[in-house]
Amino acid sequence: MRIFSGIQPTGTKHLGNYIGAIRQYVVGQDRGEALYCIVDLHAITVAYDPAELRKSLYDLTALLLAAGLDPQRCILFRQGDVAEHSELCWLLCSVTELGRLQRMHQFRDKSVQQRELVSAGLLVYPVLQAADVLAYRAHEVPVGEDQREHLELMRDVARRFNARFGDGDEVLIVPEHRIPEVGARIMDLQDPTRKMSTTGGSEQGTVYVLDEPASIAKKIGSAVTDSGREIVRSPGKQGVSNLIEILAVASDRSPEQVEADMAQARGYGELKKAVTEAVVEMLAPVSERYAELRADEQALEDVLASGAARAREIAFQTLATVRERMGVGPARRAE
Ligand code: AQP
Repeated sequence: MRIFSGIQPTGTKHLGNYIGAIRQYVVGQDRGEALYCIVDLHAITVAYDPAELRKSLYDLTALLLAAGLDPQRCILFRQGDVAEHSELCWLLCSVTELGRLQRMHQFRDKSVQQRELVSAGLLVYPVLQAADVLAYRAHEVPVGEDQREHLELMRDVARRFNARFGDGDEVLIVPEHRIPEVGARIMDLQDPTRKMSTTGGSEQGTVYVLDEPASIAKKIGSAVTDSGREIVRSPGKQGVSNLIEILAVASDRSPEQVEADMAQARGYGELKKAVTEAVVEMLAPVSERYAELRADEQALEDVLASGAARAREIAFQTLATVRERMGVGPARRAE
């Protein structure tokens, strides 16, 4: 089984990214052939600073390695190093419906945030994301809940390509998404009706993977809850439900177990203390390893370059078939 996921190059990954995606990446290394891509070409679809992009890319590479990605057990690479992603994106544009792209939630949300320019890249973003995955004929895509709509589009693009050009073959594999059962949507601690987010959230409501323990304690300690005392998940108790889910993941228990263990607690203060301790314990080793890994940029570059070489070998094959089926370039001679 082949697993693929992409992640944006920001060094400031938050608890939602860590629980919804990065932890799944680490586990994926033992479940199949895993490819993880740092998507710099996605990052340029909104206003950005080129020098900052390059720096953030190394920040994230170091963070992913610190979190447990092992270049011996997965292929970790930079999207911009493998030209097949851009080429396949363009080719897939011909089987992608424009109206669907215009209706995507992320496009609508992010386009209102742009002050100077809503770029065509922002609109085409989900096609590039489809190309990222389909180029590797991946079977599974570990992501958080917010990516469900993009995954559906990707699956439809693959199906339409196969129907139009496959001639009975599954040239592009229709991938499945793997969304974690617990922690698929970690909410902002200050506004638990919104997901924890890099661009849309509040600073105080967002715990970053590299936050100091004192800062983590402060943010979790001031998380918005409600006026009750019961530590149970329910639709009217979004703040408490969010803390229970975080504690469940961070302490390797089910949410039901956390509720049972917390049944005798004297109020939300005790819950917050338990969440803080578990989150600090989960993230502290990542911070420690990060400092060491981030110091050696050449070593990070070497990991990315060798990952790109391995990724290119796979994507090249898919592109050769796609081009051939679409009638682009000369026909391949029979072997
Ligand atoms: N709140 C969240 N809970 C669980 N999973 C989440 N993810 C994002 N937010 C949550 C998952 O993290 C992965 C990384 O995605 P990305 O780096 O490409 O960034 P993103 O999806 O754009 O999410 P961000 O970091 O919060 O940025 P904003 O909101 O500013 O766009 C993805 O698998 C995502 O599902």
